[in-house]
Amino acid sequence: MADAAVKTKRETTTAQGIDANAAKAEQELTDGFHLVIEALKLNGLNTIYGVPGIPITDFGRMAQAEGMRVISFRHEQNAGNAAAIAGFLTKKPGICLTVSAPGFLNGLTALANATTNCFPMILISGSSEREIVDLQQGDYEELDQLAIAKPLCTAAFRVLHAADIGIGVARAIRAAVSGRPGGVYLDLPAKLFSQVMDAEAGAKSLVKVIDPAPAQLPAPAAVKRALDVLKGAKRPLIILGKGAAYAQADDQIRALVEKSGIPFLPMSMAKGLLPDTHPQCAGAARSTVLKDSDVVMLIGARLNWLLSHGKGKNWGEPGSKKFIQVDIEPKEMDSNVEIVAPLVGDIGSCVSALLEGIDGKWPAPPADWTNAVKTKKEENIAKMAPKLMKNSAPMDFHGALGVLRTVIKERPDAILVNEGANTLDLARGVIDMYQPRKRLDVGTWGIMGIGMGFAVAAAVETGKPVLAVEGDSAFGFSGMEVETICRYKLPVCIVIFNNNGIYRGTDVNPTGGPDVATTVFVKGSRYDKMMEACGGVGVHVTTPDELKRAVDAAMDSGKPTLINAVIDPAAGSESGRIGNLNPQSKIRKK
Ligand code: ADP
Ligand code: TPW
Ligand code: MG
Repeated sequence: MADAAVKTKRETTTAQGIDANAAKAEQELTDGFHLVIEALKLNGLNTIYGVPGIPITDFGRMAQAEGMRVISFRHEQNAGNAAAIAGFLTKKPGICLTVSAPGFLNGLTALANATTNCFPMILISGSSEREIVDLQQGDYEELDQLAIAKPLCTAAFRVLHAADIGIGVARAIRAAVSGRPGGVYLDLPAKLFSQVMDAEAGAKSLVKVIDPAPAQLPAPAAVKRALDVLKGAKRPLIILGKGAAYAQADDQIRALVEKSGIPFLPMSMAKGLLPDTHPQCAGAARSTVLKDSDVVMLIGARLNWLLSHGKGKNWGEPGSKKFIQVDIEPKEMDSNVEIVAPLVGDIGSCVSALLEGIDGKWPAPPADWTNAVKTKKEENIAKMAPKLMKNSAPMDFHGALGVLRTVIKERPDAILVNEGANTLDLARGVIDMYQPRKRLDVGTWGIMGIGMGFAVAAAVETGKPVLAVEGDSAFGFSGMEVETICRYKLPVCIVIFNNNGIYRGTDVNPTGGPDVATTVFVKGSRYDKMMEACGGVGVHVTTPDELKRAVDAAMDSGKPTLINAVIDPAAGSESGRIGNLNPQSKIRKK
């Protein structure tokens, strides 16, 4: 396309009788704008999520003109979240493009969150001129972006010369996807974009990254050690984390679970790697398997707060547990407790190696263990069932979630985005997932605000319908992107669990006023009207039946839809399932 444009220009100038040599010289130049675009395209990175402005407005335009998909957001944090989850879904770094200083800072939360969650993304920000920034002379949107980004990402690079763009982009790609994936910052000062160089030399300077995430094979001795520990287990458990989902080693992981016969517990975003309805899934017996297991094999899951750091009362008697850990990051081993069998390598290679040792002679786990897990699971599922059938108005969380659980059962290829407190914790437990990488949520930080960015990228990257189940507070962090969803006509159905506030809508200001309590919102807000305002479909529902009809219609039509689902404001609990993490004041004011 670029060639065609140049040719047209040459033909025109020659026709006008202008010196053909000058035209030829012009034809052979390229600049920073084009080199960055070519470098991304050469590496199969064809989508940019961002917000335009100085100095990257023309960059976005040119990228679109060169056939890239450029999705413009209303706030950089949402664009950054979109890039991050695109990285998780595709194993290629998602690209986020922002303007300098404030735009960069808005994108930085998403970059830090991507790094925390091991999602590969590259935040590309335009920046002010080095000579002015370094002397702190007050340039337009001046900020030492590289220094600020560094502690929050896996790697940070700045490119000053057009001839280095190819290598800069290559380094950014490798840093994002090799080893433990994460966020990378790429600083491109305004001047770089218009820097000109010889086109042929420019083309030669570009780098197509060969094997960006090389396989990392585990040592045979480490594999044997892990198998020995696993074989000796009386009550084994496999925990699958989002690293396992990311690795796209779905068939091997399934084979490992099924051939070993070991119960498995999926972490939130690993749900669906094997269906939650799989006979070996121990999701509904979580507390029991954590407490009573004797050997736990972690695959792409960290022993962080989400697993109570591998110790404490949730894990049963101290010393009752042996851990095997499969992870690409050697430093993850022993981070919280002793890992008796560390297996360092990429999950595909590690699981394949383990499978070689799990043959026909592999002993099935003792039946008293698998039966105990099965009994507990059936008990819990039976306890839950009537709650999910409740057809009351206003709805409680379970009544509404029972419906959404059916929706995903009927449409297992839809992608579920989920954030909130009660809306998150209860949906995670209630909504079964059937396919890998279909559940996208608040991740390691429990961060609010991922909703609309994730929904946009999920739709853009996969073309599948998206169901975003959002607390009313959670939604507010990225709610303006309903316009983006309408603008790009994305098949996204947002369901807002509207309980008038954070956790509940019933808190009162202890002083009696004039302000309302800190956790409550305007009662009866009609978020559906926000979607209507942007040309999408808004629906207001108060019963599970209405909710089911509205979601089905949205998923069938593929039209951007926002369903304002009225939830009993008294139904939620403080901080959902993690209220115990709130510090308690020891002082009681009279
Ligand atoms: P969860 O929150 O689901 O428990 P975490 O984000 O805590 O999952 O853990 C994911 C882990 O997976 C990280 O320690 C990361 O290093 C690891 N990981 C990511 N990708 C791979 C891969 N391809 N191979 C091996 N380990 C991986
Ligand atoms: C970036 C703290 C955790 S959960 C939540 C907040 C503000 C909202 C809960 O209310 P919601 O859900 O969404 O209405 P529900 O169903 O319980 O009523 N800022 C950031 N991240 C976090 N986690 C918070 C604040 C928080
Ligand atoms: Mg709420």
